[in-house]
Amino acid sequence: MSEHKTIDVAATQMLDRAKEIGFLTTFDRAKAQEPRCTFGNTGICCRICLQGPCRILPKKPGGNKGICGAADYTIVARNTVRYIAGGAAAHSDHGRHIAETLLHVAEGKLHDYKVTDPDKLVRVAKRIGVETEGRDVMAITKDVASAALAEFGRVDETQELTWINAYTDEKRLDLWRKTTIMPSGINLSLAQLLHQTHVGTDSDPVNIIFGGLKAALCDIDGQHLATDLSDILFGTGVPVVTEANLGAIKADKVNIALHGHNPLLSQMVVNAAKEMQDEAKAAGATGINLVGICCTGNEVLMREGVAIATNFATQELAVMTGAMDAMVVDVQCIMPSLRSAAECFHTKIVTTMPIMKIPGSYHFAFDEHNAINSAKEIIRLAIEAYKNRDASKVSIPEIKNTVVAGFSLESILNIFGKINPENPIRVLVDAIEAGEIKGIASLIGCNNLKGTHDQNHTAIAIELAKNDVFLLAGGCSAQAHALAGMMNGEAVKKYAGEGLKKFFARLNAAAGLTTELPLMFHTGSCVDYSRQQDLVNMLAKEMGVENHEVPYVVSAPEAMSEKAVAIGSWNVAYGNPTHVGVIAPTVGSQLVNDVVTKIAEDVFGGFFFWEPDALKASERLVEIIEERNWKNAMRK
Ligand code: XCC
Repeated sequence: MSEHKTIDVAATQMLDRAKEIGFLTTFDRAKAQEPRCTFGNTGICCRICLQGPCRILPKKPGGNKGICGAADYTIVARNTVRYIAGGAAAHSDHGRHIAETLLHVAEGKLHDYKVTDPDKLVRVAKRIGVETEGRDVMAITKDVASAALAEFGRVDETQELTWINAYTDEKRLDLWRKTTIMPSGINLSLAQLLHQTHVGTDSDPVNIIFGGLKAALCDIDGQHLATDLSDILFGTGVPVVTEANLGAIKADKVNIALHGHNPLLSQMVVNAAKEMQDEAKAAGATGINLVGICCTGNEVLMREGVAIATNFATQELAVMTGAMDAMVVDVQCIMPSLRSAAECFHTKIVTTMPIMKIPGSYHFAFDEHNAINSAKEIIRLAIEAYKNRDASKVSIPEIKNTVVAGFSLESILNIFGKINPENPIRVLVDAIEAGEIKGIASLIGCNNLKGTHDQNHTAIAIELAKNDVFLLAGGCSAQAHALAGMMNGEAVKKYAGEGLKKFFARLNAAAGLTTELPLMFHTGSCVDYSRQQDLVNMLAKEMGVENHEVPYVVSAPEAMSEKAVAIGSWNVAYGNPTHVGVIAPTVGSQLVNDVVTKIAEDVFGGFFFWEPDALKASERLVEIIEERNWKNAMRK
């Protein structure tokens, strides 16, 4: 009965195939976890010390608190912010790795990387206060990379993080200072949060949540610098046309999936593959075919037009095609089960980072000092694996859809600038003020098998588009839309409301692209969500309102990872209403749940809401946008 597991037709076919060969996928494992433990599900299971696990058992004498006396609100708050710490650590460590690489480029230690976008380098340098006048590119690069690295180790609490300071307006920064959530150093804030939530330290849920928000601001800081420096190293995305879904895997080619998050290796594999087509041909294939999964896939999609194979929940199914020769993985969101999936076929799972290994899979220690050669060796592993491919086991669903992606903030503004060269952002403001579009929504986040794979992603996008909401998308959410054939001009005709259609007609007429613009603008990986926030910051300024008054909402219908909790939390701190389509493990404490869903709005203007029903969630999102528009009109 795979039809209820996913709405994706290709994935459904592959799930049937998994069943035939007796491979239990993540969908089977999700089912095996039912029914969930209510304590864990609502956040009232405490595993912070070795006396536990403690649960809240209100009916038992002494059971309404943990052994140490921690109440439900302390336990729920601690559990929640520890998710944020995990997420912020992952995003910012990704950023640190890119910053370190950029510094080594500036120091002449790395020869396979270079500054690909010097204009962006100068823009970033100016923003963060690095002198550019009369200086050569490498000197500026060194200062920018050093400024990024300084974000991590800073321990002087009188100083503040450079990136969020440079990109956020003064009023919001002041609010963060007043609420004591302004961080000074990333490592410091994350260490402090783990300390704060240690047994017997903080039991005040509001103070704990504010500690969590401080870590969440480290998350956006690390994300922002990761995006900026990746654009500097590899180029800033421009619109590209490519395809998505398992049909992008080619039977006659050596197929390599790039999976994970970090572009440092995947970009090198893209570069190396261009030179190695003949080696693949010598092995009997017609060439090398690269496809992407999760956010590494989004990185190389944005910059190189690499096709999307699939997203998080269905990663094992790319192996089920029998034509995946190698899956090259770096960090985050890589299922350990890939190895067992690969064992049913000839597929090589290649782990590449020192902190990410899978027992029994092949580990190739990626060396940035020898990046292109490392990438070539990995491709050769795939070519060798291809020789062992069993043609009788190949079954690729003939399903793929056209995708138009590559919407960095620069490329979005470039399109708007074709209508209003003096003030590109005005184009969006005019459309909102004229009522042509109601506002903007960011569709973000993961897959979560507590619901049907990709169903709510697409349902919410369709509802919002029908209501004339201009859509941005990233991460696995963007991939859901791409897989479903919604990230192209046809989808505008099919799903957009009349106002949104008119807006697109004007944009298409001006943009001068060889393709029509898609229903949602794909801004890249999850680490790239600062692109969305920068746009919102610009909108606020142009509209003459504060961040939390912009008709903008965020929706993560299938949030899953710790990173998603961190992202949601900084969105709230920025003033953004943030929908999450799974019931969060905060509901075990009425107090904590009220703080994040209600009180947060009084303090920051942003708040969370949990709504698993796509239609109800969409209605609420549209209502919020309309209410903000109404209030803005009243203020005039
Ligand atoms: Fe979530 Fe980021 Fe992972 Fe996909 S890949 S499952 S964190 S949406 Ni970024």
